[in-house]
Amino acid sequence: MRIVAMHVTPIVLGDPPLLNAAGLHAPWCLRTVVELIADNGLTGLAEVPGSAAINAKLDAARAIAVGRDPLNWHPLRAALRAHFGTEAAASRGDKPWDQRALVQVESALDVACLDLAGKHFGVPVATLLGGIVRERVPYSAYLFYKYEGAGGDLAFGTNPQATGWDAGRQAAALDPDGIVAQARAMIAEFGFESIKLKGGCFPPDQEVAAIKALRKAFPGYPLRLDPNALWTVETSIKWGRELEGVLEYLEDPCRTQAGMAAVRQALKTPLATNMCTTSFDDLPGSVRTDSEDIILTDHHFWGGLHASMELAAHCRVFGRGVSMHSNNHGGISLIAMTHLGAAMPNLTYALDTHYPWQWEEIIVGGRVKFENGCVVLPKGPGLGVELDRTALAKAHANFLRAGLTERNDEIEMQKKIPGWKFAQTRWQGA
Ligand code: GKR
Ligand code: MG
Repeated sequence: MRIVAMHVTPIVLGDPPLLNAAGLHAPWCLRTVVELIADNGLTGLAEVPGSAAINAKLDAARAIAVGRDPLNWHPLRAALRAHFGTEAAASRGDKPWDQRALVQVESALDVACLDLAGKHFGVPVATLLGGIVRERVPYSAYLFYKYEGAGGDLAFGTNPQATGWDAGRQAAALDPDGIVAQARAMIAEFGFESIKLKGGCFPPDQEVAAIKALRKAFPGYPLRLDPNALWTVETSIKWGRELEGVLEYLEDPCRTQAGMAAVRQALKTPLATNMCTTSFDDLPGSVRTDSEDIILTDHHFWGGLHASMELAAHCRVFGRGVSMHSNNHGGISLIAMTHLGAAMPNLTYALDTHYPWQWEEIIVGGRVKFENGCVVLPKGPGLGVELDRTALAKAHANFLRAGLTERNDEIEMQKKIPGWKFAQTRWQGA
């Protein structure tokens, strides 16, 4: 099998006004769909966050991918690295999401090659990753503080006819009651059995109060809080102690492996990260400093599904748990995450997903269904999804209309709060 063409299609999907440590989500989130066409007529799919800079690199990767055998990932990855060079771990940046580019290029090509390989051999991608250890992959309810509004074409307006989770997704959630109401609406719709709250938006006492309200409303549910590294070490220890015995894990309370290691020494609650240990270059430091208990993989940022399996092996050897990070995404990413969740023996936590926050879809059959909080591994070969060309064309037209070139939550926040500035650390002394 040979790759004969590679298509790169930037799209946007509607996104409500969700708050985070870096500001506010725009009414649209950027995604890029990659298609590899093989000489036997098969198509391999992938989806990555994308941006103008990343899409330019994907375009440059075309000349390297075309002509190659998609069954031989390691030589293709080596050719990509020879062309693009290496990418420093530090280029991840200080925002909640990863700003590296090469990891996304590798991820897109790895996933699309695996989709081609699965279709070629007539087996699911999870089989190619080592075999299916679970057919039903559990996800967590990912709660956000948010302003009222729907996003997408409605910008920050709402649709007054909305009911159920559509209404829940539009409602404001700015205090513990709002967060509990959001959790109830999301869980009623999707059946999730564990809960994560995106923090770093309000002073720690308010976010801790929201977690305590969730604990009361959902006894027995594993709970996670993620302040996206905005707390100091002292603040993390103080509020971590307050939540001792309440959280399944505390995610990135503060910055750097040294900071996390200091917090970890002081708390019994496990610490998880997608900000301090985020690349293979970071792993020696993680082992040396004992900076976290759980590493959050994300195939978009670890360089693909194969690379995430490599991370899982490291975690097994060095006694780390594995959970999964997410940014906004559509169904191709959700299904790729599900194959990883189905194949990774030590991915024992419910996976994060932003999927409930979107309502559009670009795959045949429309929105992926959740059963009791789980996505059931698709039966078809490869990823088991196909593109809905009409929906893809609409999402691409929306991309052209939206005029976004990169994610910038600070600029969106400034539209609400003039002069608002991102800070690496907040609430010192709180
Ligand atoms: O989408 O606002 C968001 C999140 O804050 C996201 O950017 C983070 O990368 O979900 C993420 C996390 O777990 O840190
Ligand atoms: Mg996180």
